[in-house]
Amino acid sequence: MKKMKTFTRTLLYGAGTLALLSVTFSCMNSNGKDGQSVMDNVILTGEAGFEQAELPYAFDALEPVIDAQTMELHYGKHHAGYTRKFNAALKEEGIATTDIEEIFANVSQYSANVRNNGGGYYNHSLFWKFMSPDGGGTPSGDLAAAIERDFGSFEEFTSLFSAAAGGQFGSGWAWLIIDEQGTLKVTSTANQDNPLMDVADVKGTPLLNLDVWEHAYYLNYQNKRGSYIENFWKVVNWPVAEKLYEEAAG
Ligand code: MN3
Repeated sequence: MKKMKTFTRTLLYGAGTLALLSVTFSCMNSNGKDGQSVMDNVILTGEAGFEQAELPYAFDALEPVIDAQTMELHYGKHHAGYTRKFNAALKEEGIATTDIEEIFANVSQYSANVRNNGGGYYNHSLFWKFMSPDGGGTPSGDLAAAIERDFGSFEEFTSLFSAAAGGQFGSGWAWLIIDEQGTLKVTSTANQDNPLMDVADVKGTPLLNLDVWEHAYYLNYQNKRGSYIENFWKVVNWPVAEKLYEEAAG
């Protein structure tokens, strides 16, 4: 039904170009097996510019790991705000491209508004997909093999990632990325920066991220960021990370 609503909205907004319609149609039947990349269902563009994809689960679906009120505020206020301000900044600065990776690759040339809100839009769009009520466990396939190859073991990887998330001073994100050489790395970024940005210390394609801004956990966990990070592993949607790895590794 939700997909149908999206489709109807596309029609209602009329002027829906053929391209827009085809994107909507692909979303309707995409299980990631019809040639659509994961990102085609994550970063959406329309009449108003970049759009928030629908949350792939209900606000309370990740409880008790993420409480419903946090999800509702995080998606409905924080992420929506970044999205709105990102579009406004692009318009104001006359940036016409809808290639968000290209924007990030040149982000040092743009304003703080583009950097902060563009990162906020993109990082959260990915973050929702990296979690699932059916999540948790361990990755499989090529990603599992690459994690063992580059970190020694899955446990070693989660320990590094948790340390990056816990050690990020102030607001920011922890990341699992694949770099240009095909090596997996764990890194963290401040504020709404991400590893696609030309300003990032460690660059690469995101395979997993974790929001460690206080707005992501404070209502439920207060100052206990460590508990939030520990619980995150129970909801990680590994199939999405696996698909991103396959796409990036070729
Ligand atoms: Mn956030």
